[in-house]
Amino acid sequence: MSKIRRYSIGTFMDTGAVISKLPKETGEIPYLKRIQRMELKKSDKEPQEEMVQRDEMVYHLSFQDRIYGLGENVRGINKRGWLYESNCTDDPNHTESKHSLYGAHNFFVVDGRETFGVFLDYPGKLILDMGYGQMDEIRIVPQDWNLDVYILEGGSILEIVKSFRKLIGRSYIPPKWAFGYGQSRWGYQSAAEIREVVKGYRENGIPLDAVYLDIDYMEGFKDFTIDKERFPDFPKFAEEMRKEHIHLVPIIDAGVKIEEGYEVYEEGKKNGYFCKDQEGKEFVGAVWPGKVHFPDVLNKEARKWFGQKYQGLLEQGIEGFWNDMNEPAIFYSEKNLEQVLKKIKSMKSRNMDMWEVFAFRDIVNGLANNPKDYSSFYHEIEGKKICHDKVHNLYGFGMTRAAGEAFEELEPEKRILLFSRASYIGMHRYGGVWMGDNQSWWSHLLLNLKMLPSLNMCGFLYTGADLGGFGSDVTEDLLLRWLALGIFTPLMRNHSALGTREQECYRFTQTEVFRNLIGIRYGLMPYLYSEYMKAALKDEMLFMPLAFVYPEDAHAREVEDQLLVGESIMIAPVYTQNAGGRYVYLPEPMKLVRLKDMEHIETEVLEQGHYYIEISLEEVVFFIRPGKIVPYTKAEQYVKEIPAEELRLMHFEAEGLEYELYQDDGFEKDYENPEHFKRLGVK
Ligand code: MIG
Repeated sequence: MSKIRRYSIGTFMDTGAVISKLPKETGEIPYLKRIQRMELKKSDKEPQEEMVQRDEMVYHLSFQDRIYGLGENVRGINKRGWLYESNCTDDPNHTESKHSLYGAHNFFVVDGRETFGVFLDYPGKLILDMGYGQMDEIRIVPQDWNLDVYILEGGSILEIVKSFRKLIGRSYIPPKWAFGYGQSRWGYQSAAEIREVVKGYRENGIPLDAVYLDIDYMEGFKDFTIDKERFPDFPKFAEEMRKEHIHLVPIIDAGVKIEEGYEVYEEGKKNGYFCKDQEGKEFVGAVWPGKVHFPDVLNKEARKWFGQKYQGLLEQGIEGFWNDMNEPAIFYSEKNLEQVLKKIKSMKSRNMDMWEVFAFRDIVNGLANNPKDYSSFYHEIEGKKICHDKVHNLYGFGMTRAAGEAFEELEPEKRILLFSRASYIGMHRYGGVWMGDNQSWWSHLLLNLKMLPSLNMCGFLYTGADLGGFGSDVTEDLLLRWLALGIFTPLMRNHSALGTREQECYRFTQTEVFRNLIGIRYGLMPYLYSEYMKAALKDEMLFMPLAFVYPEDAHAREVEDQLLVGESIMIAPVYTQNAGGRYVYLPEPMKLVRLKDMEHIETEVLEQGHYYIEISLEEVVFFIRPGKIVPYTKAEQYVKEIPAEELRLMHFEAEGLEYELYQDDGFEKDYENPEHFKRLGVK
């Protein structure tokens, strides 16, 4: 176990990230030096430059230091060499140039000359300069100095992570069906259209457990409503789907439509549950339905109220949800829009030069997710009025917590699927995250892989990317390759944006290959589910960089495109178009496993070293570590059908092997019941 110390600076607000309240240490914070620096502040608008004093925490990096963590983010597994900003942001362009995505995950581990972990429990915007400004310096700059700093030291990276995970509490556990394959698309308009999707899968024998409902199912994009014309008799439809072993998973958005007579709006308004502006009036933003209010999910009563709203859908047969737009995303605010329209009207010139065009564009583009808007509304937290920008990164957490806490009350015996787009550490106890609006790009397949271990470090185990890519048009080979990675991610969901090429598997030519690939997910379920459950129950990582497991191996430390999945498997997916295979590094002897489906499995033992491995589009390849076992079964059409009994074992050539299998009914919560743990052995 690693030692954890807590240091408080200023007045700390309880964010809900940690579950055990450590006593506060006094004295200097180890590793991080508090310094003040004079800096030249340049501004595009003012001609004079100005010297300003910056207060920051600094760590001096040595040449060999690597930095891991920061959860959902762009760039590498090793985060060194870029400036990150914790600031939950709705940004659908996950390019290397970005500094933040949807999550704010302020935990990282430095490994090299010294090995230690840092967690900054801070709900506002935070700069985490990981050797960008200066290559040999970590620089941490919060907006203000009210935060808790946790320092973890002693032991390996994996031990530090485990200690951190104990501090923040057990990761969310979904129902077992949520490990099945799910199909989603923004634009499924009606029950009839969803029936077609299910038919497409079932008729082609491609396994399927869930279909996701995007905003199209709602009436006028109003939360907790269902459009009666396009989804007549919804409970009956949900029942019909359940008979086909399909779970419907509706989306819930953060913004509540302003509309007289709409129950959620009326109740929220009457009870003062929405975020308010400076004058105490409900803040008006706009999202899908036009103008909305944001429920104050950081306020206990409002959170409770919003959570209870999920009940209506639960009663209609729904067992899972995805929470979206909860950074919260704001298309525009009422106030800012008025100002912008005025400005545009006053722009006399009908012959704009370049500068005017730029200014015009900036005004219009600046409408969305504007920092001024985020600093113009307030939460009421334990009797105190707190400006949103101070606690911005807690909003998605609050919304998901609302649902999670409500489910504990409404369905105490049952696991409900829940994942969110925005998040903060602590939210991992209530739900998972999906990686947001990626693109149908090969580079995003690799980004998907890289985010997995970083998210696991921060407690997020139930996660996955939009397989095939959300924006842009997918190609058949990209989808196949992406699924070959998705087989291993707990959330295995194909999702795409309105207006992009349709990407349901049965729409492509090689339906048999899709059937086989997704079938492999179901065949490997005994292993994948066991590893997930053990990781959650023991506060361990499911996806590990090679650097964590083979810290002495200089090659392994630099591998950024292979991962260990649980105790037995290493994966090395193909992420290049038109490639017939890829280079793979084996840090120790391993058994290569090549599957076309669960009946055609070839294996070969390879020595430690570098290899070029051919992997065709029809195949899944992974590696088994020495002394390890992978239990598997046959492929099925849905999770419920997976047999508990007929287990087979793949293993590295050796004797006296053991494996701890985890098996339960997949929906109850008696996780620790010893009957769920079984010992499998090879003699
Ligand atoms: O800004 O509901 O990330 O998965 O399909 C778009 C429509 C709003 C963003 C989500 C995406 C979802 C989409 N939503």
